[in-house]
Amino acid sequence: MKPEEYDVVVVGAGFGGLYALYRLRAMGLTVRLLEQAPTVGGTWYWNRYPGARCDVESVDYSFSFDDELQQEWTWTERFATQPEILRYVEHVADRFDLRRDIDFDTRVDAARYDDATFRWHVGTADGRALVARYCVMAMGNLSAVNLPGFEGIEDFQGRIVHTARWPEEGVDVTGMRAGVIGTGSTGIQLVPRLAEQARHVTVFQRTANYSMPARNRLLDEAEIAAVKATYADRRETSRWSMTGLPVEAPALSALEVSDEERRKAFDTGWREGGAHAVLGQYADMLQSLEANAFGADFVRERIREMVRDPQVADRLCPSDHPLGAKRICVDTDYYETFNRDDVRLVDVRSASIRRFTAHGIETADGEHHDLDVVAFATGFDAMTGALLALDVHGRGGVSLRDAWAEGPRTHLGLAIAGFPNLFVVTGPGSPSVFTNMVLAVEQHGDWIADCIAHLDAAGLVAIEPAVDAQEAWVSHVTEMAAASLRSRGNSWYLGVNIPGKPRVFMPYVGGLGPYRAICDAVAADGYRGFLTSAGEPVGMA
Ligand code: N01
Repeated sequence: MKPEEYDVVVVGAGFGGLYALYRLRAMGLTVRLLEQAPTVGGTWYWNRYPGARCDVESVDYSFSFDDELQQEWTWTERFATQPEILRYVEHVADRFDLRRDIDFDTRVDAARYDDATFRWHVGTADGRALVARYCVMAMGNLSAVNLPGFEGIEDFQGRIVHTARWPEEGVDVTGMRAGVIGTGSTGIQLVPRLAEQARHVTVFQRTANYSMPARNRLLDEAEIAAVKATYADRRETSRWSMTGLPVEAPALSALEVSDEERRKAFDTGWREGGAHAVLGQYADMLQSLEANAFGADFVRERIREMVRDPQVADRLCPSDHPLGAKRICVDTDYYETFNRDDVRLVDVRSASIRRFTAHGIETADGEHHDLDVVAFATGFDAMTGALLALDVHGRGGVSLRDAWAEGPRTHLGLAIAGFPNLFVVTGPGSPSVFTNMVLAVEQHGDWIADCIAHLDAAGLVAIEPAVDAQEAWVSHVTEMAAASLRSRGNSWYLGVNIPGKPRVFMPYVGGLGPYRAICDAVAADGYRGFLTSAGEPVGMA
């Protein structure tokens, strides 16, 4: 069968893939987007667990590329729920007629570069073959599910469900004893909602996390009108900020102010809520352990105020990593939920999960926890898992799994030496997860589109990073991480959550605005650090 031919194959119909499709198609290119889910949404399709919502404010966590779109869509809550975000993404897909170029229920399983023809050959699980000049991998940073294999799991007679594969029809836990493994952002959102429904909830915590109150609320008309009236400025500030949000980075050090003043600032942040409630108050919260400790102490004090049983409060207080070294969580009633008689916190750091039994979980101290349903809120093989799940082969047949055996190496988090014409949206080495992802994917979509336009205009057929430029970028990412307290936790940023994964700090801590300036300068300088080819195989001329 003759393969289907396109200018570009895009993989993944989340925010990143949809924007890439929109931009590339507008340039007159033929684009096919392949998506394994039955609809658009990416992470917002898969993560349907009760309590799932975004912890970036909804008016900012939305596309900025089209003013009519942002004027006509009205968010209802400060932090949007998963169903509302999914409706939004579906609206975007329909509004820009994107679905006609998308194949749903189509899982890509291989991509191989042909050096002779400068083409990617993309294979799907259902046997389709596509050929494209360019591949854009937009599979998300947090999409490859981490399902730890506990002993005896197959003996469990109850139900097991991963939060990122929550069934569309929901899971009715009424009258049941539910267990939750994991207390990251997901577990912390899930636990209060499960507790409202289940007969009993047991929370298995390995690492206590810092969680900020969401202070979620309905948005009122005046507030929405004010945002819409100033959207252009709001977006421009966001694009050049560190976080992709319309906030200026604080200039003051936490060490320069009095105890009283610092306390007042943290109190104000805590009252306002959100991920930056404490970390966002001072410039050096992620640079200075001393500054950070002020914030961490403040959060621990709040936990002790909210949780009545001092022993439970103690266990909920993070003690083994600085504030922000693991992703800050944002919750609604998480800590208060442990004041309920029907919710129990089990510390699996001191007594780990030994095995599943037919009727529950046994911990290393010999205790048996009777359970009817267990929710795995155990996260993801982050940043690289989705891409490495594919069988990707670049120039000379080199496999990406081999190229990244010691950890991912990219130039700018966008492209990989030895893998010409393959672009990664928010890949390892880009600011991605430390920023507002929607603006991050727009920046990548724009850069990739401009790069392809440049190549086409110049009659060039292939592009890939030079090895020395890539190595310099990897070193820069590593140096920036080493100077930040973000690298001081056993987090998925470092791949520590996946057994055997190389410990490499993957995201770029340099901030969206500065990173954008770097990417723009590379492009303006004729794609400095990249090798291009007018017809000879790249790297072999
Ligand atoms: O996953 P996680 P997540 N035995 O990896 C525990 C984004 N997100 O799905 O910390 C026992 O953070 C693990 O313990 P430990 C956000 O970027 C955003 O919660 O490794 N426990 C940890 O507690 C977030 O960071 C939003 O010791 C085990 C938990 O499982 C990212 O997604 C909402 C275990 C996993 O936490 C991932 O969050 C949700 C084991 N064998 C998610 N294995 C919003 O925007 C793992 N754990 C609001």
